[in-house]
Amino acid sequence: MYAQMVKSEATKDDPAKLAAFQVRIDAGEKIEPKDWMPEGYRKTLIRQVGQHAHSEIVGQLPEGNWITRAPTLERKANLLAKVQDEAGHGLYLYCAAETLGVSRDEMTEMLLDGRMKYSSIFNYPTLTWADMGAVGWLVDGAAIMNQVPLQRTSYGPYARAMVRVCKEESFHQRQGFHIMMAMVNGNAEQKRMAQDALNRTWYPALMMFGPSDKDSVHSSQSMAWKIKINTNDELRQKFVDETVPQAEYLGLTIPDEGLTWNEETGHYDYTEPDWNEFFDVISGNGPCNVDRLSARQKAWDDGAWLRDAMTAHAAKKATRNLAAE
Ligand code: BYC
Repeated sequence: MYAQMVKSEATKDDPAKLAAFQVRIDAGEKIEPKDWMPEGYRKTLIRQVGQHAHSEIVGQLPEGNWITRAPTLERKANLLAKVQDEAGHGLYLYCAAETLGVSRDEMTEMLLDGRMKYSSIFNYPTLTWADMGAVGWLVDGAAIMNQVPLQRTSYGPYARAMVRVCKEESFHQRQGFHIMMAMVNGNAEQKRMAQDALNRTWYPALMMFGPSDKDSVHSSQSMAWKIKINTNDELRQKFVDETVPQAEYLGLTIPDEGLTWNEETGHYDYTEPDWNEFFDVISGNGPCNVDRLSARQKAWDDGAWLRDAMTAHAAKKATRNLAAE
């Protein structure tokens, strides 16, 4: 439905302007907020950047769950810093989306009433401390794989936000891997917990890259506009290829009996995720969708007094300024 909407919006644009826009994209120019852009380009960016921002904010919840139960002061400080970074990423991304003419409040309302999504991964629970390792290692690892190319995305504010986000994600990934290292070098029970966390996180992490290319609705237009730089399957393959040796280093087993090195392609062959589960999760039926959205709804409701106070203060200030002119 969204693809149809984008298409019909696109047909409303002046063909000469559309062609000139495509020339700029093909030449690798950055598009800035005040530049002319096709309505479909603007809407696609609001969808993707907004969804990305929501993911950062909702993504704080599964890890926030473990801050008070981190096993040492150092682990607690690291996790706290990581979760705070995610809030910062959400803010840069909301700001980038706001340059496209949508307010943060509107995006939040769209998240809460189901018109906007957030990453499927955050609809899974974090059951043990080892999940903090697996999330940092795999979820932030997948995020980096997806976001490094987005530093070259065609929309300037989004590309620039990605530069800082990627730097911080590298720290996040390392702190996760460090936790996994400690667990696998611990006692038998700790190693079992690390393997269990990998078993539960592997496929949800592969799903983060989106549906397989044949089912990706937006990829071809988004790639033509350089909003996306790679297809979902390209990035998923790259992630598998880079992560398998890391799991071997940890002495852990990727939960995929079909995983084999393919000499001919120079890549690992792997078993696809269960796509029915993916579509179920993004339709609101994952294990934690209700909890995640109710936490966001509560934060929104609890913050109403502050939004009202800020609006009243801004109105007062504007009136005062007018009177002083
Ligand atoms: N989850 O046509 P497709 C993080 C939807 S935050 C949910 O391939 P597209 C972190 C898609 O929206 C990580 N929905 O879509 C934070 C579309 O539905 P609609 C977040 C998904 O946009 C805190 C439909 O499926 N990263 O790392 O071309 C702590 C068809 O898909 C998902 C970003 O957001 C999904 N996984 O490609 C730790 C990166 N996948 O909208 C870590 C930026 C697909 O038509 N986003 N859908 O209703 C992207 O690169 C792209 O949007 C995607 C999907 C690759 C995710």
